[in-house]
Amino acid sequence: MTPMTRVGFLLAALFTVALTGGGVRAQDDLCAEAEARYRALKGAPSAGANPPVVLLYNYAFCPREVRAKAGSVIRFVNVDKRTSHSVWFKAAGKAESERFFPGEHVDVTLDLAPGAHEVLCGPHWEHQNMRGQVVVTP
Ligand SMILES: [Cu+2]
Repeated sequence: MTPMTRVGFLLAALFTVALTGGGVRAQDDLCAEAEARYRALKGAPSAGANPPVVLLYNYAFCPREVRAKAGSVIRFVNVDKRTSHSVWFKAAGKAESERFFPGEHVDVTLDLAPGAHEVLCGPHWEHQNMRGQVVVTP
């Protein structure tokens, strides 16, 4: 292999990583799939659900960011095929939730100070970067 060919392969590899590295479009596609799975499970869209719903799917929170009032409840629903997840406001000093399985959910009361709070999935935040954000409003 000539040096130029090697550079070409390297560039192609880098380009492939850039294209598949979890950009905004990939997140949108993922969340569209998650929504389709929610509808299949519940027979209704997640939008307008009460309590408001965040989907956990393929190592992502959908939507990635949600806003809700302090003291209100958010329902985190696992719409995955076989992976269990948890919900953990680690930086806020909260305990991690139980792990919950496909079709199951966890309701979290937002007893958090107003502001942005990162929410992690316990088993997947370190290696799969499964993180979301909840903006608590007064
Ligand atoms: Cu997870």
